[in-house]
Amino acid sequence: MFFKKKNVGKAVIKDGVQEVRVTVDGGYKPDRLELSVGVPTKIIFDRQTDSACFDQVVFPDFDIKADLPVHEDFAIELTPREKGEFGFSCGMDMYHGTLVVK
Ligand SMILES: [Cu+2]
Repeated sequence: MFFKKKNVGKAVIKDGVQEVRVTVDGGYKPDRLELSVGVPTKIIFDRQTDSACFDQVVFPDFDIKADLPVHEDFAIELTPREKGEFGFSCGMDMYHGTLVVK
């Protein structure tokens, strides 16, 4: 039995803002984003695929639904106010990632 290796990205805090980059290509890489609670956050999506599946990214807990441009960085800005795990997904809810707020 093999376990899928966890694909974790830890945000780096710079000038009071934590940033983490996510490559979008057949999924979100990384798909677990570790954030610090209460710190303004930029999640920078780099969409490498024109698959319509990734036209949008949705963060239901943060009321965010955004269109992702192709081959261009696009930052989602939010501030996690509570610790816990919060999902995000493509617009069709097929591909998923998780914000892990500590
Ligand atoms: Cu999709």
